[in-house]
Amino acid sequence: MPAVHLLDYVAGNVRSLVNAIEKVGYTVELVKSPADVPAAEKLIIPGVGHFGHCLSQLEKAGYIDPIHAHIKAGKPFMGICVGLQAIFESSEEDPDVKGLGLIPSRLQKFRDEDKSVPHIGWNSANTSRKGKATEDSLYGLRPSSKYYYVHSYAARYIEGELEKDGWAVATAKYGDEEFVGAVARDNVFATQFHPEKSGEAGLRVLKAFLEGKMHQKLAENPSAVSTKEGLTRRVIACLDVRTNDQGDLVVTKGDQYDVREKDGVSTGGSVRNLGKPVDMAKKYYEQGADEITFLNITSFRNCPVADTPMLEILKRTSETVFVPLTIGGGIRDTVDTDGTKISALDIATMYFKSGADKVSIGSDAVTAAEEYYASGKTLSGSTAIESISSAYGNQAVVISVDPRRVYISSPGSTPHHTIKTKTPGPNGEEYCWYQCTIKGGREGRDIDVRQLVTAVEAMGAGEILLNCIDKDGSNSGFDLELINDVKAAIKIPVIASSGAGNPDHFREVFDETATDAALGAGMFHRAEYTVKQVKEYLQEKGQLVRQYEQ
Ligand code: 1PR
Repeated sequence: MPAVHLLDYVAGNVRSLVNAIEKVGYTVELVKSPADVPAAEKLIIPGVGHFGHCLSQLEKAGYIDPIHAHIKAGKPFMGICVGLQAIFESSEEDPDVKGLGLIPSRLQKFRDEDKSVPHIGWNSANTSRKGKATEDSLYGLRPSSKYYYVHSYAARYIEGELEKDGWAVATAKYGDEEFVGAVARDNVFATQFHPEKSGEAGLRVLKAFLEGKMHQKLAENPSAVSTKEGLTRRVIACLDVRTNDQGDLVVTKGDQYDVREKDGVSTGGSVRNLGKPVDMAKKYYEQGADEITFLNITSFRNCPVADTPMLEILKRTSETVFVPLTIGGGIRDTVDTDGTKISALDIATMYFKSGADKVSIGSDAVTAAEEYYASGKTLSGSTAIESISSAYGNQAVVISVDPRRVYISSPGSTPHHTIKTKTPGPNGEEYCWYQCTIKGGREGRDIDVRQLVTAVEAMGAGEILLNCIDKDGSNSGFDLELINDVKAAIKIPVIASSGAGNPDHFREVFDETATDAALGAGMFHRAEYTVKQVKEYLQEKGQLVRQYEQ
């Protein structure tokens, strides 16, 4: 198999890209030093984290000149995400750091007055603009396909500016901002989106680049397909994973976090077994899930961290599932079974190297937020959230929140942020606040959900996975009041979770809240509905979704 050189200079979490390249028929050689670059025929730079961090690492290690030489020699070069940003002159993110300068303009941050930032999810990379359909497919890009993006800074698209210098451009729209999704000129190709995380559409692009097929005839009639612009409704399948009483790793699902079978009298039955994690993840990928989340809900306490079965699950899943994978459970500083101290960052690193794109932190985020308030809102710099987001970027850190309603008769009876609710409590209470919990809902803490989400946003979290214990497993729809309340407090994206029982619950949460994504578990595991049915239903109701491509 022909080899592709990958310059993984920053974080070392390129497993999914390696898997994707192998999937389309190439092998990967990792570039270990600048001396390896001249031997590269095809060179790919995946980018993670900050523009400044990425470019200064390249500079410090002596890669800038060999990269320029590679490009000048006319050999294929591809930049992905920050790898695309690297070919620009500079970025507002780190104004003093110089990019490779192939494109003489500066990247800018998305405006966040009317939308979440980072821009996370599936969007277009369309070469047809202003009704001018093109028959040419740039590296296999299709106007109807959607690609996975995750970034806060982007190159604004100004019509004609790049084209006058010979660049072919594919664009996307986020709110009213049009930005560069991909650019190509001669031997250089760069994508702001992640082809390795963009399902079959992304694999097609990667393959076209590796085969040197810059121009192909479009496989679809551009005027006959839907090219509606903007971020699609993101539908996520979540798998709670734990060992059952026989010691097997199973996907399970609780009601209000109780995962044991009920015999009608007591709830102390065996752990519900709904299937095998890797098989189920693949099934949901093929049904069109936009992301897969694994939550390790027992954290496998008695096993050495390096042998955590979740690592194997991620490795196997990332070989066949080319959408973002999130892993949660047990991400905190810990002591290994042999007494060695192991940091949350070390654990996250193992997960990233095994194929995860994001880690999700639950209990530890609550403790960190409590300390943040106790210290008068000072950032310690040493929390798991801060250390992982500074190493891998904010987008890699999701905070999983497990709140529970506490009903009260008047807002003055608690110092916490309250809401007036349309579903009164057991004694007719018209107000409630959302108490954060730790240890899978077992322990309530004196911190409300607004305090938690604003604190973790300040620490550098990139996204909130917003569960609700009262709604979990209820099939009664999402807690819209909770979601609206959290959305009003923060700018980072929110994933609505808990309570989905049918496709209309997804429609409702997207119509009636500003949520950025919605997650379901039980209704998919029990095969009551498929992810595909949910997406078809959303589309019928006029919502923009990504279709699974073969
Ligand atoms: O605290 O960092 O070790 O993380 C533990 C993680 O495990 C947290 O994300 C926590 O939410 C999760 N967790 C712990 N115990 C349980 C349990 O069920 N006993 N699962 C649990 C929570 C995840 C939800 C669920 C939705 C949708 N379940 O996201 O998937 O409620 O369910 P539905 O669609 O069926 O209603 P740490």
